[in-house]
Amino acid sequence: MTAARITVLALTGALLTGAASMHTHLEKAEPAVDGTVTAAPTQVRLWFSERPEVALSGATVLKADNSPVAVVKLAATDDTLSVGGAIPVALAPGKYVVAWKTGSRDGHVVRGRYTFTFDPAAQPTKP
Ligand SMILES: [Cu+2]
Repeated sequence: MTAARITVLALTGALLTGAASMHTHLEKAEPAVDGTVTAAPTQVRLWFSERPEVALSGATVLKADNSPVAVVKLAATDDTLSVGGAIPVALAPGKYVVAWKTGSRDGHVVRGRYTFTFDPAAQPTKP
């Protein structure tokens, strides 16, 4: 690999990093990112690094094999950095994925996903 090619790759990486940092990102979630809950969660709540665009926000709960379980309508909450909504079905114990989307200030849609586990037999974890 030539020095010029390495420079181009480094610049591309810097540009991508810069673009990503201008967008909102997930700060915190309930159920928690990679967390384990012992009671069936009845809602999803997401906290972002900047005020989420409610109209562009939504979430889907999926099983670990990516089959959809429930669509969660996200609405504004008492915290302007957070959106939340009810999970409209009773979740069985298992491992789940929350696939979310929201809008950044510049209007671009940002998507992400995280997993959580519902295990009634798990030892309670300290926050
Ligand atoms: Cu953008």
